[in-house]
Order: sequence, then structure tokens, then C-alpha cells
Amino acid sequence: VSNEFTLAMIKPDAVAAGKARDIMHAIESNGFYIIAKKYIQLTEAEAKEFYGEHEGKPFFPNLITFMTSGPIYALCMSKIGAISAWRALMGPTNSKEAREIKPTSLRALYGTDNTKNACHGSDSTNSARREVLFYFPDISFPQLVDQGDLRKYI
Ligand code: YYY
Ligand code: MG
Repeated sequence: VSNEFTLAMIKPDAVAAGKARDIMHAIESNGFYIIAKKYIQLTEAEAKEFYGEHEGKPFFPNLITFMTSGPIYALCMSKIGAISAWRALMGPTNSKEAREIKPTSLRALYGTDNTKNACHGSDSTNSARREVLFYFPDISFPQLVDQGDLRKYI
């Protein structure tokens, strides 16, 4: 496994609850480097674009309403194996299920249900590339990665 980039969001529920700092602390304690950070409230059009793969699913309208309900943090993070490591730290999508099967995960600790689940993580190198560039179109990583990784993931 090589150095990877992934895109995390701290979602409106966790920001509104004052948990963003705790989540960023957990991120850094677990060996991720936060290499770009943006505090932003998504428009409806932006949320629909970001979550385009889910358009048409029954939960899509609720997801868009939730994700535009308040400010979020978008974080570009790097670590060896960052994509799967971050999804493991977040835990299962449904926070109720997370509390059952992975009670130490961030969604277990800070989420509420299957929609209000505190955080997001890219699910593949392709989605990581797309999602990092969605928030950080001008990003570059001068000293953190070798050129091979840079071309592969960004
Ligand atoms: O990647 P992950 O966030 O764990 O789950 P996805 O299946 O990609 O769904 C994206 C997002 O949509 C999820 O974080 C909450 C919301 N959602 C929902 O509101 N209801 C569902 N039944 C499934 C997902
Ligand atoms: Mg997903």
C-alpha cells in the first residue's frame, strides 16, 4: 500500500454539535496529515454534484437537504493507505449500526442515524481524486509525495 490521498468531510451535524475539533484531533492522532482544509456551506447544486452517484435513490433528497443545512469542513488528507484507513476510522454508514458493531468509530461516537452520520470518506482512488479536486481544484503536494503518487492519485 502506498501513500494515498482521500477526501473527508465533517458534516453539518458534527460541525453544529461542536465536534469538528474532536474529529480533526482523531484524524491526526491516527496518523493522517491534513494537507488542505476548507470551511464551506454547500449550495444545493454543489451537494447534488458531489453526491451525483446517488441521484435517484430514495434517500437522495434527504441527503441533499442535510448536506446543505449548515457549514461543513472538507479535508484533503494523506497517509499510507488513507482511503481504507479513513473509512475504517469512520465506521459503518449508519451511525446506529456503527454503535452496535464498531463503538469506537467516529460515526458511532458523533453520528445519529443513516443520514446524519458526522463524516464522509472517499471510497476509491478514483472517487478520492474527483472529490479532492471538487473542493481543492488547485491543490498540489510539493514535498509530501513523490511524483509517481502525485500523478497516480491527483
Ligand atoms: O460512503 P458512505 O457515506 O458510507 O455511504 P453511501 O452509501 O455512499 O451514502 C452516502 C451518504 O448518503 C451516507 O453517508 C448517508 C446518506 N445515506 C442515507 O441518507 N440513507 C441511506 N440509506 C444511505 C445513505
Ligand atoms: Mg459513499
